[in-house]
Amino acid sequence: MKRRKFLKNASLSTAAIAIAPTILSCKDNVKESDTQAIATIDTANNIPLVIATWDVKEATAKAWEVINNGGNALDAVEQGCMVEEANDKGQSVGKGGLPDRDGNVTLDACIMDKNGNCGAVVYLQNITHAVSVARKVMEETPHVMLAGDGARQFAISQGFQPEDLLTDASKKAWENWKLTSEYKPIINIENHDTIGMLAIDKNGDISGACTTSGLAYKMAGRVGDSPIIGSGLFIDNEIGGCVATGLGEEVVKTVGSFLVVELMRQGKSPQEACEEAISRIVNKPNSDYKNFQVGYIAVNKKGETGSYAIHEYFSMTKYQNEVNENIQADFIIKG
Ligand code: SD4
Repeated sequence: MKRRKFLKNASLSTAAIAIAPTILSCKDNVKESDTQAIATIDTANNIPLVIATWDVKEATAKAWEVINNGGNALDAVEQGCMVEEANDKGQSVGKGGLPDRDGNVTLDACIMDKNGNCGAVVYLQNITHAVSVARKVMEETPHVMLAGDGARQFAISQGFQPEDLLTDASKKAWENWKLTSEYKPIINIENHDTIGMLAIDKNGDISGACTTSGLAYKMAGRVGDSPIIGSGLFIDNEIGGCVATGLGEEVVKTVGSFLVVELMRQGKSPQEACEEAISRIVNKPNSDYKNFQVGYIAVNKKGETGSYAIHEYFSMTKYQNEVNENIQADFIIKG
């Protein structure tokens, strides 16, 4: 277990007091920067909060309701993501998601809690609430990830009902796509995409989740970043959390969400950390970044948030201090 030192001059909020026993029980071997955030939690202004990728106010409202009713961040992010999974008008998550090139809707999702526990499903078919199956993997199995038919069978054994996820609208879109079969990432698809959500509850604890149908018309069997812990999502309850959207291959290659959290550990703000992680992608030799989108949102232990993308029109929804708002993210390609 990593060791943390308790800061002497802290004026502790409720949230910091709640986590103090863990910290007090392990005192040595600590870098000062690792502990800054813990000491300055400001429950009055910043916490609790919920943030999510894209304009998903109904989803953040659900997560906020869970937290407001005394629920924890893990329940909040699961239930928040479920709102979009059930929304069959959204063509990038859950029911109604655009299929792969063979016409099959396949879902990827993961979830991570305050203790660093995590669960994921990849290439899951016929089950709307992939995020909840991911949570069951985390809580009911000794594993982190289940794939394909194994994931589906596990879901059914846990009481999930199999159903057809391909809606008429998504089937029609796929049939139109087949006329040309042009395969390229679609930037900012319908301004609403993979949903990634991070929450801090009233105890100051952080959890996150991510759920998607992945890239539209992907190769059969393709899995992106969204269910990969460290790429699509990463949480460290002592530092913060990050979640990604966009072209998963590029996020995986830079282990994006883990990178953002590690940059925050080194002292960067969530905004600075997201910007640095995007720069890593853009500055790679021969990066084709003009033709794809990646966006990150992040939160630190103080409840400060950041968001950044390669292209314009990425956004973050934030529910904090009773305000549920969609905020356009800054981006690197200007002019
Ligand atoms: C993936 N990151 O499967 C997901 C999809 C996504 O914008 O977020 N698209 O690569």
